[in-house]
Amino acid sequence: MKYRILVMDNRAAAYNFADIIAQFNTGGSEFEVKTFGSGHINDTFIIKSKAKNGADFLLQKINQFVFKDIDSLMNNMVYVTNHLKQKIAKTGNPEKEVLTLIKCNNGKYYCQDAQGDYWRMTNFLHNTKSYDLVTNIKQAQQGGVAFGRFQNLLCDLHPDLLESTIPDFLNIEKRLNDFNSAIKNNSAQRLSSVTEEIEFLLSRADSMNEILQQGKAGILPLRITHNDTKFNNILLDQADEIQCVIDLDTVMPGYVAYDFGDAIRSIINMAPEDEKNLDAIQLNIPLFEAFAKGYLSQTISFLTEAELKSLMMGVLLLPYMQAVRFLTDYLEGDVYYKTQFPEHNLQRTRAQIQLLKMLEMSKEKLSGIIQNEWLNLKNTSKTGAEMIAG
Ligand code: ADP
Ligand code: GN1
Ligand code: MG
Repeated sequence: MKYRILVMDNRAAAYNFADIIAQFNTGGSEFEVKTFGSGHINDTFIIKSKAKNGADFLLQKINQFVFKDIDSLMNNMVYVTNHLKQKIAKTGNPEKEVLTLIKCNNGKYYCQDAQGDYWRMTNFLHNTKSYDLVTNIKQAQQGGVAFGRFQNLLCDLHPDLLESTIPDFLNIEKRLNDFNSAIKNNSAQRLSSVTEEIEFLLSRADSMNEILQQGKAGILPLRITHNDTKFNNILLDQADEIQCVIDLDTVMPGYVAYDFGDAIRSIINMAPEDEKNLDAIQLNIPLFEAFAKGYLSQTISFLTEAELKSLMMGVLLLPYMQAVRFLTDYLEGDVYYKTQFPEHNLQRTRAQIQLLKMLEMSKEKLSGIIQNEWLNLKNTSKTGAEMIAG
């Protein structure tokens, strides 16, 4: 079949899309290709059909620098999406609520192009939107429902069933080791400009490994978690109701507090992740409350007391770890995250540090909100007889 591809922007012009798309079972042959989304890792394109009623797709070049074992990564994704679809089929619409991978002619769900790049494709979910920033309470609450429900739907799977797609991804000891090596090597010659940030981050290093220690001690159970719960990794429908959790590359064994804390980075803060004006970084407590309520409504049935207590640790740890990761990348010359200008990773680091400072100041208040939401839900879920018995 001859493919006719219309390329709509410069980034898309770098690839031979006729050859790439021909490897997937799309059922079409005429498409328009456009760069899409604002993720920091993969290259994402929307593939719009030019045929009447033809299906549209989302095509991604998987970042090989970040993901070293593409086969395991895609096996995880197939496993997780199948499991979610089976469960959601009982109550909802799995085609809309779970990503659908498109098979390639080679029988797998990914393929390689002539340049050696790896590609995968999913159905494009229409009438949905992902937001880099939360704009209202409903979105925050739906974010909580989305990631809580995601953990709930996967909590019956043994963590060993999935590979760690990036070993030690959210292991703070490992991240600090990498940070210390980056400081020592100073490969991009940027050390002298960031001494203040380094000092701040190292001063908190010892207090940030509680989740890891409790995990190692068996106090916190290892579960299957999403591990990249930025707000733009969910798709909301036109009414701001959750439709689908996306960006499944890092779904692997983890602790629930990682997902809670990582989501809060983008939920509680109405300024962008790379905000330059640090005064603009303010905590929006009602959004935190709404997220916590949504999250706990979906997880109360399985969370342990220790996990509940760990959520606040995650709220501090994840912005901290993110600052460590951004600064490590800055010191190494911006080799990991996509950047738009030379100081981008430093600006991101400073914004995360500022967010962490604000969170530290409100620690008691935020812990209290989590506790209250938990108690409210416990009370409302009690039967009449239980209430009388206390
Ligand atoms: P990255 O790993 O680079 O963040 P994502 O998988 O998050 O890549 O995708 C990037 C963006 O593409 C998302 O933020 C979302 O806006 C959009 N997106 C991803 N999958 C779909 C889909 N199936 N349908 C519609 N939009 C999608
Ligand atoms: C990356 O892919 P994206 O943009 O959703 C990163 C996350 C970071 C995030 C910071 C695989 O997420 O860990 O929290 O940037 N993903 C990977 O914005 O490293
Ligand atoms: Mg993403």
